[in-house]
Amino acid sequence: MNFGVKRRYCCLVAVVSLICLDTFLYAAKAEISEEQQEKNKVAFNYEPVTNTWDYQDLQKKIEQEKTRALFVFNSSALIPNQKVKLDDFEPQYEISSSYILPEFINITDERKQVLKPNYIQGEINQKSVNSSPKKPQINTDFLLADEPLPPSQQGMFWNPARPDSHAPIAVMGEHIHSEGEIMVSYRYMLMEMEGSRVGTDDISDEKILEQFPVTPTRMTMQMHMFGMMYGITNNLTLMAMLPYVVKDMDHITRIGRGFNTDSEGIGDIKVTGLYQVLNENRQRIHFNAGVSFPTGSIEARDRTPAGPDQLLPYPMQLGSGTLDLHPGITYLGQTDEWSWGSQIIGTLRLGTNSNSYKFGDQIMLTAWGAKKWSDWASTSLRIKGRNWGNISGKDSRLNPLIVPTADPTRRGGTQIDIGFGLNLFVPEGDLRTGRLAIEFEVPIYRALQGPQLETDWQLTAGLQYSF
Ligand SMILES: [Cu+2]
Repeated sequence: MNFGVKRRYCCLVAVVSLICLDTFLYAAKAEISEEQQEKNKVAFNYEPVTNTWDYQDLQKKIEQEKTRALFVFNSSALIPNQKVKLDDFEPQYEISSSYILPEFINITDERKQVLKPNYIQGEINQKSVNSSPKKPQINTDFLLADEPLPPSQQGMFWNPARPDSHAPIAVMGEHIHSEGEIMVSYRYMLMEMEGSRVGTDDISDEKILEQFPVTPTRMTMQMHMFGMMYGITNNLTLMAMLPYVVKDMDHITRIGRGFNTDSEGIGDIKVTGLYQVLNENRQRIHFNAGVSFPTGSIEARDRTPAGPDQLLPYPMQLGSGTLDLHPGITYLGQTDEWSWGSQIIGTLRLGTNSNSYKFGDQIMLTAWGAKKWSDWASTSLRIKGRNWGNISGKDSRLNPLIVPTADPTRRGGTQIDIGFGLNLFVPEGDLRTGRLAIEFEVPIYRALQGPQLETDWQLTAGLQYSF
């Protein structure tokens, strides 16, 4: 027997031994003692995840734990110096995971929250059934609205961690949050109105002054909107909006004298419940159920030619004075590079306000498409149609013959706008989940019960941050 044959023989014996040993270990592990489990637990010496919502860190930790767990099992025999990824090593997988799971879940309450046992269970389930024809049962409950989907779920569910996973910034209540997640936001809105219109035709100030002693010539409306969203459950999000409104209107009188009025203050606070009814095939649908409270003043006053402290006409008031309902439906969809959505929201005024009138009801329908250019930037194109009614009733202190803005029958209208938007999203780093977005809207159709000031453009910029 020469040396070559001997070597081959030795190799064969070694391989067979390894196979036997592997089989033996596999069987042994299946009945691993509690004592051993305890020992393994100690050996992990797991460090707490410091950044609570850092999914990628978490993912890494889990991988490390799996590797280490496997290493503990194998350290005495097979591959003492080699790190084996659990996924590459099927036989050990389920055993390892079966004791990793309680370890992960039970360490501390805090960690329990961080790791969301559902997630781990879900991940394990999915991987271990990969080889069988059974459809994986995936649990998406752990997902945060601004957290990336795990690789196994990408392409199956609507992904929240994208610049275009939020609609163009002027759209509100178009996304929901996961349980326990909070988002704070600030929006700045600037609307410019210049010149008046009757129906779809422009009307000059001179023409209006033939009929009224005073006419508005220009108005700007600014709004600082502070928002907060909170995920009560994974399907129910509560949203609260506090607007601070600043209005400014220029007028001209029949004798050629100009004057300006201002009003500013808190507008109507709005609370909306968002209830998701569908989340599959990368599409989502939720209902919007909003209520706004008459916190905005309907007693705004300023100096006019009639005196130093005059009640301002309807469009200069800061709130509706009525409890208003805002029911709606929102639909969202996405592919890897594109996303789209639409929303319909109504505004229904309940009752009559303390000054004996109510603003007209409104219906708003919008639809948008967005292109994701990178992990952090997307642009959007949007169309928005609105129809709103006249005021019913009237504030008897306002004389509708003096100025068109004091006439409750010259307030209704229909308008269609096109919006151009840019969304920026911070996918990683200290400011992760931060968003900065801007949208510019211009009208393509305006039909107004007039004479009424026409909106020329609207700019909305916003910051959002969730944690
Ligand atoms: Cu939000």
